[in-house]
Amino acid sequence: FDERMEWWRDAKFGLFIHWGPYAVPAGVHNGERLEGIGEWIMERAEIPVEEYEEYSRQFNPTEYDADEWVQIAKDAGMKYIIITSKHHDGFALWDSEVGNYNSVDFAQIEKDLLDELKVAADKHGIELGFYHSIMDWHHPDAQAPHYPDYNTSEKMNPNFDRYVENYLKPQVRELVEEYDPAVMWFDGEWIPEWTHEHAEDMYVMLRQMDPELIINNRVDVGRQGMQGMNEEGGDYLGDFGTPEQEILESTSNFDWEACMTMNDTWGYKEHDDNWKSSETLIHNLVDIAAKGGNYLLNVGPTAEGIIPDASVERLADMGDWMDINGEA
Ligand code: FUL
Repeated sequence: FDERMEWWRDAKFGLFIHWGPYAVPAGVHNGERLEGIGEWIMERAEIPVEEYEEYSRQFNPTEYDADEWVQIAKDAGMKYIIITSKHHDGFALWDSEVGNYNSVDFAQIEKDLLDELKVAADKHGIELGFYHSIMDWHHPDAQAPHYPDYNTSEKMNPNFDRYVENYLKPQVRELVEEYDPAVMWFDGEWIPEWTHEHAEDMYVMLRQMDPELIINNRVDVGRQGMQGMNEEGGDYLGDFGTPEQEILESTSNFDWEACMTMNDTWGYKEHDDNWKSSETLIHNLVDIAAKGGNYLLNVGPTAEGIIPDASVERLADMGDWMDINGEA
């Protein structure tokens, strides 16, 4: 375990990228500005599947330059990147063989977005991992029957196991086989359908496929709030805890990574200008590193594939600081 975690513990600082069709409405649906996080717009604005699919069809990242993204991360002093292979909206960011709700078959994007990122990351010596949502608002076997009130009801989708076997697991296997990720970062595990047995099955499958792969705690159920750990412990799976928008106190009994936004959204929203200062971000980095954690700092690129200027500027400031003050 310690050997597997070595590069990750040394890394300290990584880039989180939330990117998908939600960047098309960018926080505005039918002329209405959405409160809250942009990648949840499908749920928050109660957008029916067919209507949301229109956004997915429009997703066309003509300005995407994977090399530039990796360079931005590298210049900031980051050692790894975690990108959304699939968020809760169910849209796959690669040419998946399983189903057609993906960048190539559905959105007709010719480039292999994840492959370009993988190539660029390898070139620059940056590790690449995937955020992958267990919850899926698009797949008929995963959507809860209370649609569109996805998240609040106790009702469960009776075909969920079929989704796990025929869709979720095959997609995750594809990702591991095709892109050899360093980390699998699961999320959306809180739906009532997902059980500890599902988690164990997924964890064991991945561990067999790649003994080096690092897997976050959200693969398992029972996470305590945003803290990202199950305080009861037990046979809770996962290699590291994932406190969200929160810095833990020093711990010696588990690894953790604080994921945080620079403004108030993960996915791009055109009207969110509530940026934290570079000073605050640098302070967070030092604080987290001192407490033994990693800092996974988020950007939400536009639908065209541009990382917002405000984010790029802040990352550059962090890189300048790192150049002067050494590695955190
Ligand atoms: C949460 C998700 O629901 C958010 O959309 C975001 O991806 C964050 C990192 O994890 O649980």
